[in-house]
Amino acid sequence: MIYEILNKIKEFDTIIIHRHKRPDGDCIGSQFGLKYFIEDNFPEKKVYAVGDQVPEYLSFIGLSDVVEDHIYDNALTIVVDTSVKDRICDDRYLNGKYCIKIDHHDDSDEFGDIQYVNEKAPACCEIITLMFNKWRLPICQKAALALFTGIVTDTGRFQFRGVGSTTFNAAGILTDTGIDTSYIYTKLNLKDINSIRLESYLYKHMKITKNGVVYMHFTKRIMKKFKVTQDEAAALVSCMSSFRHHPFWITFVDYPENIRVRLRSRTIEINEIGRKYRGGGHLMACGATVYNKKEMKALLKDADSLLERAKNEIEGLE
Ligand SMILES: [Mn+2]
Repeated sequence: MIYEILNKIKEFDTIIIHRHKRPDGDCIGSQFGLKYFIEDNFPEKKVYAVGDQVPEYLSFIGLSDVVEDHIYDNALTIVVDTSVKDRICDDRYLNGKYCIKIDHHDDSDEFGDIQYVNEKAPACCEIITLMFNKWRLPICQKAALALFTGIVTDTGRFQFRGVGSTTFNAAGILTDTGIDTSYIYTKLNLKDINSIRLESYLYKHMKITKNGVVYMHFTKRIMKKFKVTQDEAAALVSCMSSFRHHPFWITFVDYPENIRVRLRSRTIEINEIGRKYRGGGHLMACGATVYNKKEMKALLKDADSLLERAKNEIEGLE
């Protein structure tokens, strides 16, 4: 299948790469890694990376291109790091002549003429790196920098389950290009002072359910007070990842039309709850959407009983 993808890239003069909404490091890395790689190996082609604004902490990788509608007429579209159709940013991916999906999530929607999905890969950037490597085409430093960033962010700095020789091999291929990985970490580690203040508020005000699910609700009022965006608030979910005896934690973030939920766990599979509440994702990191406090309570009740069951089943769960 990867050679079919290469043939399609060779066939089209215009390639437009799409990503998911609310982009993270892996989807920006995949998108720009692909863009820079194609531009470097096929300089005659026009390659665009579309989507809403790239978050500031990832803007060192690249900024979105603005693409007029007519450019889609004879274009190949590639959608990266996105499992379901309604998460794709910019519906015009449908307007191209041919569409390729490259992804690593389960719970997938069918879309695209070619679907290249590996649920075992901890990052979409890993899939793309190994694909480039099999094509035996050079990976330029700009592409390597983007792809390495995606692997680093989606694996929690190589700490998540699923990281093994395949991931290290992909990372090795990228570092062999001579990129400055310490520059990447420096960029990724920068924090905004408002977020740090909100983080300290979180440690003070987070709540814990009967069986130990830690959660925080970032209301409109709190986000306004700390001058942070919804994305910045939601990113603080990772601050709750290391509390002993609390292997399951959740953030709720108010949006004008709903409350978005991030569910995370160290040891137990929690994505059944994400799916029950209009979401999904990975087994131990997924999202959901609720519409009011009542539903939020119901979700927390489900989360609490899931953790209770897990504690009974798994001895020494920390
Ligand atoms: Mn990803």
